[in-house]
Amino acid sequence: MPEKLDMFCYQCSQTAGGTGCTQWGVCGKSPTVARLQDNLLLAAKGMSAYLYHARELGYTDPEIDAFLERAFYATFTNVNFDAEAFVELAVEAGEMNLRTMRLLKEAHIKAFGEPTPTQVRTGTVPGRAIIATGHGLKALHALLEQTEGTGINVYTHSELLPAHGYPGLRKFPHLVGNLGKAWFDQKELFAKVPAAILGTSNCVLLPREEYRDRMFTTGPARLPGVPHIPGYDYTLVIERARELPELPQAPGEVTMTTGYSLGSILPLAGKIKELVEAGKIRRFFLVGGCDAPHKKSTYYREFVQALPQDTIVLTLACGKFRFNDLELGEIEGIPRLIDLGQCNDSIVAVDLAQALADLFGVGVNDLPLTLVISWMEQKAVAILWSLLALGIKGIYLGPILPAWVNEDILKVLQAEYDLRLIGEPREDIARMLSG
Ligand code: SF3
Repeated sequence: MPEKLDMFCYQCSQTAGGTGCTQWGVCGKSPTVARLQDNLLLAAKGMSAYLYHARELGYTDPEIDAFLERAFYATFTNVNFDAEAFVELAVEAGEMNLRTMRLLKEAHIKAFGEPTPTQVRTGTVPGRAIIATGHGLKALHALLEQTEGTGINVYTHSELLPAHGYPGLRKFPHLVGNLGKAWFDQKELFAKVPAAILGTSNCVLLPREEYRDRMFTTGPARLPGVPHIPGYDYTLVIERARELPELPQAPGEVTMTTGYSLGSILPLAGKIKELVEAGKIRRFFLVGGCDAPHKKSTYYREFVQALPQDTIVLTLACGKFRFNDLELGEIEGIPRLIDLGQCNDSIVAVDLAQALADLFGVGVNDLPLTLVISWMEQKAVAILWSLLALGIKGIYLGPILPAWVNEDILKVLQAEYDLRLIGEPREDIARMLSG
C-alpha cells in the first residue's frame, strides 16, 4: 500500500507538531493509517451492536469479546502505525462480524422461531397504538406480551419490519402492521401518527417537539428529554398510549412480504437450479444495506425497476424500503423479490449464497450473483468487511464512497476485491449481466 507522510493529521485534525498536537509531532501517523483506524472503529461499533442484541437474549462469545478488545486497543493514537496490519485487522473484523451475526441469528431463531414468509399490512387499523422502531426483537417481544389484551395495537417501523416473519412475534394478533420506510422518515411519520413510540436501538433521531412527549427509548437508545426505560417493563409506554387518540381505519397502499429464511428457501433449491439451467432465471442480485437520505440513493429503486423479468432480487436491511413496494411478481413460483430480513440477516444471504454455490458445484464468485450494497453507517462497514473477508469480489457500493476511503485505500479495495462504485442503473445492469 502506498504510504505518504502528511503534516496534516487526519486522526486529530491538527497540524502535526502544531499548537493542538498532543503527540508533539512525533506520532507521524499517515492519513491512510488514520483512516484505516477509523474504518476499524466503525466495524467494531457495528459488530458491538449485533453482539449487544445477542447478549440480551443470553448468547455470548468470548472470542468476539477478545477481538473487540484488540480492535479498540489498536486504534490508540500511538500503538499501531502499520497500514497492512490495519487491513488485516479489518478482514479479521469482517470474519468476527460473520461470527457475531451467526450468533445473533441463532439467538433470534431460538427465541422466536425461524422466520417464514409473511404478508405485512401497511396503514392503520382502529385503536390506540404504539410504534416500535430500531432493531430490538427482545424489546418488541416484551412490548407485545405486555400489551396483550389491552386493546393497544403495535406497529413496527423500519428495521423491525422483519419481526413479522418470526412465529414467536407474529403470533400476537395485535402486531398489526408496519408504518413508514427507512429510519430517516421517522420525524415526519412520528409527528403525523398520534401513537406512543418506543426506540429500541440505533437509528433513532433527535425527536421533534410534536412527539417528544410520547416517545420513549430502551436498551442502548437515548434521547434528551425522552424517558429511558432501562429494563423491559414498558408500563410507561402503555400508559402514554392509553392517553392518546385512536388511530383511524386507513389501509396502506401496499402489502409487503418479509420473513424469507434459509429454511424457507432451501426447499426451493431444486426448482431454482432447474430454472437457472433452463435459462429462466438469468441472475440473482442482492440489493440492500443501510439506506441513507442521499440524492443518489434513488439509484436503488431505479436499478430494481430496470432489472429484466428473468432476474431475482434478494434484499435485506432498510435499503429495501427504496423498492419493496414494487410488485415484481414471480418466476414459476419463485418470488422475484425475497426479503431476508434485517441488516444482521446478511448472514442468511451469505449462507444462501454458499448453499447455491454448493448446489451448482462452483465458488460463490462464479455464481450468477451480483451484490449491490448501500452503505451508511457502522453496521454496514462491518458487513462490507464480512463480504470482503469471504473473498467476494465485484461488489457494487453506493451511494458514495465511505468517508474513510481515500485514494490509497480505494486502490487496494479495487485491486484486491474489485470493489466498484455504483454509476447509472441501466449501464450497471448491462455490465453486470454481461459479466
Ligand atoms: Fe442500517 Fe440503521 Fe438501516 Fe439495520 S443500522 S439497516 S441504517
